Amino acid sequence: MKTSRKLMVFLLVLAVGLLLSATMVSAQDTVIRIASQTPLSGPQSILGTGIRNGVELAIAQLSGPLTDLGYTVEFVPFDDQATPDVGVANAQNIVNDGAILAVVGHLNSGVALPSSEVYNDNDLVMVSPANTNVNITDRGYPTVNRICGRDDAQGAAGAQFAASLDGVSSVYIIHDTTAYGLGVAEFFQAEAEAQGLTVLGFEGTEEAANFEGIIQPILALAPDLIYFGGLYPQSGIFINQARTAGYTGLFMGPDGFDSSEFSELSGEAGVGTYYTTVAAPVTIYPDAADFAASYEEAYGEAPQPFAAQAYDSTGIVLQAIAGLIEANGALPSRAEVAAAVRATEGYAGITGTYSFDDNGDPEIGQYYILSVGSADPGDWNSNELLSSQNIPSPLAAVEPEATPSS
Ligand code: ABU
Repeated sequence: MKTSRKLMVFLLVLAVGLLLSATMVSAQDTVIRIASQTPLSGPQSILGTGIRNGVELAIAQLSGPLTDLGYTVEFVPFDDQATPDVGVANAQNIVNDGAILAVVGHLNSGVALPSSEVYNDNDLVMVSPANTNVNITDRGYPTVNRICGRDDAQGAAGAQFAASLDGVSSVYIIHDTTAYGLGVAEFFQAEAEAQGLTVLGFEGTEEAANFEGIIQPILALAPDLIYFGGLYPQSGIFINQARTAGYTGLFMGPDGFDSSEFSELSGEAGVGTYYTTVAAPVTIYPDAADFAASYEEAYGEAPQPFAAQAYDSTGIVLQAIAGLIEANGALPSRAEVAAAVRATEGYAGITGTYSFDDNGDPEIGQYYILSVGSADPGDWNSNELLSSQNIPSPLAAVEPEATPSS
């Protein structure tokens, strides 16, 4: 009697255990996580937080098809601190979480490059809303994509614009020594020379607070325009100090200038600064009005540049995953998600229509030139749009060979 009661208790515990573990497994199998990696702390966190918010909003608004299929989509934002080592450590944690099927990020190409080595080694797809360095996609990794343009086109567009300005025949080029800043500065330099501009100097600096030692030699050379390949935490302060020190020429930079914080740091000295960008003010995109309104309602401020691109990057990933589940009736592998993202054709986002080439570049990149109109950061999205161009990616620009007719 005693023995049979023990047996019954044992069988009951076993049955409950099996039931619980079956429930846990099936619950786990219906959770899909999307990660983001951007700076959420430090001086670049304004842009990084905007990207994070764009991903969060997309998951909230665009997960319907996955929810209808019985899946729950969870968002896991990571802070890469704009630091390569931190990005790589986070990347390792991300790939160790089997429920994470995609990463949206980064802001900094210098962080995305080493982090995406980890993603690629683990078949995990990344879609970047902001990384413009050419090596992001020129490595040809099947997992690495972006929806923004590239620095070869951005740097050249900037130099062509500089050469078109009345009274500009000489330039001085500074960069921040990162993969991004150096890369875009080199493309600017090459095209500036091709356009006949005199390049009076090309130097890198990691200085973030006191540019006196750099400014005085530049004043002696008196370039018509200073180009700064870098981001606003450095360039905003540099421009403020250069103007105060007596520089009267023009300033120009790439999309690293593209944040309202630039105006905060540069003040009146920054008004009139020219910048190229791959992310126009959200007001330029006719289909982004609802996004801008939802963003302001959710986060209490206007979206920063790249937030709308983060929304579209996330939408692409969610569409790819939902399509796979609809087709196969099961949770896809990471490699399947990566292949489906790369196969994206004509995704109608709020910032454009996206198809990827074989390297993960958008077949058509969008490039804009703007000038800063006000020292008030609240006016950033009203900066004047001077021109825009759509430029095919290097692979898309190569004409397919004509098939010989018989
Ligand atoms: N393209 C703007 C963000 C800077 C970067 O790509 O590193």
